[in-house]
Amino acid sequence: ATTVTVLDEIAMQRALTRISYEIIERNKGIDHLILAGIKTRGIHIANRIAERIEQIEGKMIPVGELDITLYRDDRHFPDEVGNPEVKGQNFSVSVENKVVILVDDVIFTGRTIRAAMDAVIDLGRPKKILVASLIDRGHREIPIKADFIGKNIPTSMKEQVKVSVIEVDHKNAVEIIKP
Ligand code: 3GP
Ligand code: 5GP
Ligand code: MG
Repeated sequence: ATTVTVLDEIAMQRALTRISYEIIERNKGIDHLILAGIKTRGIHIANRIAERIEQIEGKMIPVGELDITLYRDDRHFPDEVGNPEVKGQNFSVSVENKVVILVDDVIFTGRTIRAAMDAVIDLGRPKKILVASLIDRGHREIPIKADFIGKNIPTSMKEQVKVSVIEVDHKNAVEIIKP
């Protein structure tokens, strides 16, 4: 297998900075905004966007956490059978009438985002739900799109996108692993 770096630490940082500005611009500010990070790496990415937004706007926005486990029947991860399931959430803030932005590291089939939407809707009635993803690798299986994208990486099914965040992986980078 060969590994190709598509975003180094600086490029990753710039992508998250741009997404932060886009979020502020699209929402005409940050009132009523909540970020919902999706399990491991999506949560770290959500926290970084929140930090950047605080640097720009001088105000912190709430970050909630969703734990969604994938049980998919795709050809990618043999241990994934069925649909992503919501395992839990750590949401101390009400989503009622808020603009909730779901944040993940990679959007692929879209099934995780669908499960995350269900989880958020179970918590209340948000005014709007948007999606931000560091990487969009294509191959959607349901009609879901990301509103804010760090980088589009048109992948083949056989390729794997490796997202590393310093909090978990001792570095910040996005790589493609080609078989
Ligand atoms: P994450 O929890 O930070 O999202 O699914 C477990 C981990 O494996 C995920 O980390 C994800 O980044 C990584 N991963 C790499 N390739 C895949 C893939 O094709 N499917 C899934 N579900 N996860 C993948
Ligand atoms: P989806 O449900 O859209 O198919 O996949 C999204 C979820 O699976 C994300 O949480 C993401 O972390 C993980 N995922 C799917 N494909 C990849 C991939 O190629 N690389 C990484 N890092 N994660 C992936
Ligand atoms: Mg993820």
